[in-house]
Amino acid sequence: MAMSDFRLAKLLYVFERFFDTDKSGTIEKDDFVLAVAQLCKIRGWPVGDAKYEKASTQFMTMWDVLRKRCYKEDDEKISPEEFCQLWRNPDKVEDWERTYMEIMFDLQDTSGDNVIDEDEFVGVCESYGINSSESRAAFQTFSHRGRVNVDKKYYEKMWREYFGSDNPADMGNFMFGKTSFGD
Ligand SMILES: [Ca+2]
Ligand SMILES: [Ca+2]
Repeated sequence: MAMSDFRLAKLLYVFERFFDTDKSGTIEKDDFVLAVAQLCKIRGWPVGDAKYEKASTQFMTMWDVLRKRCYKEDDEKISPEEFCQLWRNPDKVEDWERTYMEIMFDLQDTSGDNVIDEDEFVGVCESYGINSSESRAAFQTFSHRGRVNVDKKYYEKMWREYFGSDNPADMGNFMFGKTSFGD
């Protein structure tokens, strides 16, 4: 069954915003190197700081699990088409995806209390170049104005909705800081 335009729009948004950090049109290792630098700048972690090193290790793990899943002999680049192919089966969270999801959660939960709060979320979105008023609005929506704790369980539920659901009303659609996928 062909993927809906709505799901495709969500996948391409994540591809462009969260994976192809240097906007080269493909995902490669440099995107992850740049993402570390951008995140640590926002957090105020200098190069050489333990937190910088930890983030760097986490991003390189993300790259590694992704490239092992996608890598073809010809290059070390992942095209938008290859990326979208990864999400054909929305019912199953694959191993590489779980690794990615857990690291993304940890990166956002800077305080380490196992809940992502609004400022933690907005900070990570900002490092990926997302306007903070939009990411704040997204957080307000998926946290039901702060009434729902964004813990790992809720994060995984939203993750499944983001990558697998065709329902525009699902809260998971907002988890990457975007509030609308219409046109
Ligand atoms: Ca790139
Ligand atoms: Ca937290």
